[in-house]
Amino acid sequence: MTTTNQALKQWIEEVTALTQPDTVHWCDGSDAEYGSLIKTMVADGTMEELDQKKWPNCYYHRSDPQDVARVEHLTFICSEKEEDAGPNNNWADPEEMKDKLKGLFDGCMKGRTMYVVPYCMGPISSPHSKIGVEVTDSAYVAANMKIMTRMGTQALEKLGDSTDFVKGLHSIGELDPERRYICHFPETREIMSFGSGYGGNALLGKKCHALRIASVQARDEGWMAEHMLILGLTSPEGEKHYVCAAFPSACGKTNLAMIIPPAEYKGWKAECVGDDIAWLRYGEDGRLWAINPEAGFFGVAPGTGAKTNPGALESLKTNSIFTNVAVTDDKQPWWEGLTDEPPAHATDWRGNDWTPASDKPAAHPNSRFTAPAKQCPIASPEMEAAEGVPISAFIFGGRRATTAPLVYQAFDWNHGVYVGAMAASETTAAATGAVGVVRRDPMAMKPFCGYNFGDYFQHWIEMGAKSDKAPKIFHVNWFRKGDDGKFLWPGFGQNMRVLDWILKRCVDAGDAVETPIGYVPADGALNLSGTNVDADTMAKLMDVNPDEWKTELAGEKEYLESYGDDMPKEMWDQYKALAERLQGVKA
Ligand code: GTP
Ligand code: SPV
Ligand code: MN
Repeated sequence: MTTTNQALKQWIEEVTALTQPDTVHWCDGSDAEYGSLIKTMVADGTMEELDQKKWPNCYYHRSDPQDVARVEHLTFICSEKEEDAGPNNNWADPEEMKDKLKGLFDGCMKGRTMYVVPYCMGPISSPHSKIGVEVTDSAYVAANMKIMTRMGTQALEKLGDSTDFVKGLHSIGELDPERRYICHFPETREIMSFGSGYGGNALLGKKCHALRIASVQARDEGWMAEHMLILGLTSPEGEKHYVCAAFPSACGKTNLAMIIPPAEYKGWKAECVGDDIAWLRYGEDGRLWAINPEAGFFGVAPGTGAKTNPGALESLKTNSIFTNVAVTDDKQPWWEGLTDEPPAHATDWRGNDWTPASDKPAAHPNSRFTAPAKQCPIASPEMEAAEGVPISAFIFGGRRATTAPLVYQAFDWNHGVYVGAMAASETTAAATGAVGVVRRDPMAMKPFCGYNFGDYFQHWIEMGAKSDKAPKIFHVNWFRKGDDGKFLWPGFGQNMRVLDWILKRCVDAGDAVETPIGYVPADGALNLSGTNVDADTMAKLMDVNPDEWKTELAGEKEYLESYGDDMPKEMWDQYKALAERLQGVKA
């Protein structure tokens, strides 16, 4: 396999000269190629074969224990000007960073195979899809890219002789956390990632391309690249809506994207278009249309079980890769929450003996499954639609034990942008560092926006001004806790009740009352029949606590100030209006 594309050929020659691999393999994306990649990895111990009867074509990978999550402190946006990266990103001078990286990449693939992985983000047929080429010395990365993207010949053919592709250079290096950098060069649409083989650090089509580089391209070209799931919902009457939801990493996107409505919602149909990333642009009808740039799920394993997410479970039964979960003695993958009864014995994610008496989890909290999206039992046929699907609502959210009520609706677009921009969430195991610390995570994009958040909020404001058919905006919080430290809301399938109210609001139905922070469901407007959520719990879930919001408001002000002149005036207007409305709240 090779190409007539001169720009691509020349770049591959350059990186080959730099990294000096023993062999160069151009990935064609075929099943046969996937099979031989797996075979090589099983032979060298990179992959372990799982029980092929129960788990056909499924394999297991244990990554280096120091390489199990995204590394935000080692992720850089190397824009020409520092202010373009903004306070939300680590910045480094592009020339200096490239010099440093060239030192690391110099000869790093000696004795290794270099895989050239052409991929397409978005349906092959879509004019809105984008091509990238990842060069990597990891067969594990190449195999994952086959599941996660439209990879190989089809991508090369779509590229043709065009120079419009993202160049991603990746090497696992020595997996040394001290020699690890995930770098983005937004102006030249390049990515250079060294020293990690895991997830968003290494599968460059995902967060590096489809969010960090694409967000910059989207701003330049008038569209949006967002950390959002895409879900279709059809009522028994046949009315169909699509919603997008932006929740931070490990805060429920994959789960909501595959929601199974509860018994009270008989006749409703949920369809999954995407579980992590949405690219959105206006259609000729003035509505915002979304495509899912990905072709697979790289989902959080722990907590994924028959009761919480049967759709995900069905998706990952075959043709999937499991990373850092546990393995049972009869070679089945296992993680906390997969079954009610844990296995009596397993090998944990570090390769150690594990029993239910162990004081450590068997699976790493950020262990993942890589599964083809089309295997999802509720996969929408629109996953392949060139123009995507029209979006009725944007839902922002986070993981917050306090402050944020179960659901509220923004008064209008700019208020909604403010609500999204001020979203805060407890950190999770999806990135290295402390877990459970509340931080601002605007639009769930804190780790993923390739430019200054001030400019990003401005772009959002401008996108809303383009059409009077822009989506309605909501905020949800499935994670509010009671005094006993337990979640107040049952979550998962029961989230359908909140979606139901949201959809009603999209067609100007659904009773609401105005509060200082937005519209909330009027008494009885949220269908709770069949749940054990009583009036007292509901009051706690919906409470807008004056003390908490005073603290919140102070935090929001501080955040806005930290962006100086880059923060749009509209955001300050929203802050002032909120502060004024909250004045009226009785303490
Ligand atoms: P990324 O892939 O990192 O972007 O994560 P995600 O946003 O797709 O999160 P995911 O759906 O995988 O959920 C992460 C964790 O949150 C899992 O352990 C879930 O079981 C849990 N979770 C998801 N939805 C809910 C919910 O409604 N309530 C509660 N309590 N937990 C939930
Ligand atoms: C996330 O952290 O939001 C993920 C996993 O979806 S990763 O691909 O590692 O970014
Ligand atoms: Mn994600």
